[in-house]
Amino acid sequence: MKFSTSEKLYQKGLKHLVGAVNSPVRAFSSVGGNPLFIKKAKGSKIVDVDGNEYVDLVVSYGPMILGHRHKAVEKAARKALKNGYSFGASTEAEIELAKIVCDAFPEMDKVRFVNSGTEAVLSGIRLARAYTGKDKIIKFSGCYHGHQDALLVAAGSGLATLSLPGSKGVPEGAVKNTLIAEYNNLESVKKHFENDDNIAGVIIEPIGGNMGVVIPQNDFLKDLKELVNKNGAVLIADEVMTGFRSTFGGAQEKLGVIADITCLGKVIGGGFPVGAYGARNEIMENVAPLGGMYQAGTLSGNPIAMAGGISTLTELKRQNPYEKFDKIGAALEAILLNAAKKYSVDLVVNRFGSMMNPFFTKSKVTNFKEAQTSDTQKFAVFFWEMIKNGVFLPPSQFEAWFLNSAISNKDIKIIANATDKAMLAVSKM
Ligand code: KE4
Repeated sequence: MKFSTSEKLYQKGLKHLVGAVNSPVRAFSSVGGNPLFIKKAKGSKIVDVDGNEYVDLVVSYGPMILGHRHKAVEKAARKALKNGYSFGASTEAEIELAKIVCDAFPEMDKVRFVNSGTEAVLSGIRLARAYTGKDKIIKFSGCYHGHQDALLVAAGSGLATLSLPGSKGVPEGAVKNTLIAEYNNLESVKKHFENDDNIAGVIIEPIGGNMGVVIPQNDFLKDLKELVNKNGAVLIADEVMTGFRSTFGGAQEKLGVIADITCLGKVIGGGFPVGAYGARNEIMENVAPLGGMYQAGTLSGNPIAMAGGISTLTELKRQNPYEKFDKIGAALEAILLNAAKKYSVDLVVNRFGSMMNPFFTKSKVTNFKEAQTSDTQKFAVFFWEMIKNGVFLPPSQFEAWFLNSAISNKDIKIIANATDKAMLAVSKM
């Protein structure tokens, strides 16, 4: 495989783009080497600018759940384009997507569309404060909720990838109302409530996806919801990654725990920029223009993005691919574990439906501390061997892999072959 065109574009990109990327995790910092540049994608495949084709397990970090350029989505977006791109006024499409989303999240009476997951969470946090009249927010170390000041502490995803404790430029005052707890550790939440009656909400990824995949153990989520509500606070489910990913609706419903406020993104735009936050009426009625909590956006509810979301969710509901995702996910899990065993490599695989990833450690991984016992050097070697054998992975130990409904049996064979070669390379380190 040659990467010379990516290399040329990388050098050229350095002039006007920071690190030649528009999002840090794309910089390949933790796996070494320089980022690949992508030319196109279709179905389960993605092709870089050197013409190398890969089975895509990134799928834009979640949105391309139907695979790339699904015909139903492409048709809907092209049709919407003919009517205009943006009006700064309401359209019927927003009502249509709002109904699909609220029907999928029974506890959600109303939703507000924004343009990214960060914006969805930013607004959800502000809504929790507006509804409760309190200030503090508890987040879990290793969870990532976008790049708003208040939550850029002890975060996962790109911060974990770059081993950053937080972000420069975030003043002390911006995080003074942010409290940290440990995922799967109810006591670490309880102690905050025992010492503080000014807590508006607790925000959680119902399935952790930004420290790698971390799954709530036993009744952690159920006990958390009870604890939070008993203390006059709200539970905010950040389902930007998990929404529609492993069931048609939220992970919270599959796990049997219903949050007070839900934040969404990724899949609900089908690759177009859409975020959303929603809740029952008594909470959402605090949002302007009905209530005093202000939030706005020039491109919120953009008609092309709405068409992308409507067609993606409509097709996703028609396909109902979740059993297929479970089967493929289980097969990939076995491929990884069997290869690790064959070459005596310490490996743990965490999976929730169609999101999963391996950790190069022998420890169970139920929180961020345990996730950080992974050998990121081994991951780096594994990553590049997978690339060289035709599989495109997120370039970080602390990211989830995502399945899409275009994946074929042939693709699984490619992944199996690549995994064998990559695990052998790791075993020789
Ligand atoms: P965006 O602002 O990137 O659309 O969403 C932020 C966000 C919020 N909540 C969760 C649970 C998320 O996973 C994300 C974003 N996820 C990362 C991948 N781990 C996006 C990829 C990137 O940062 O480039």
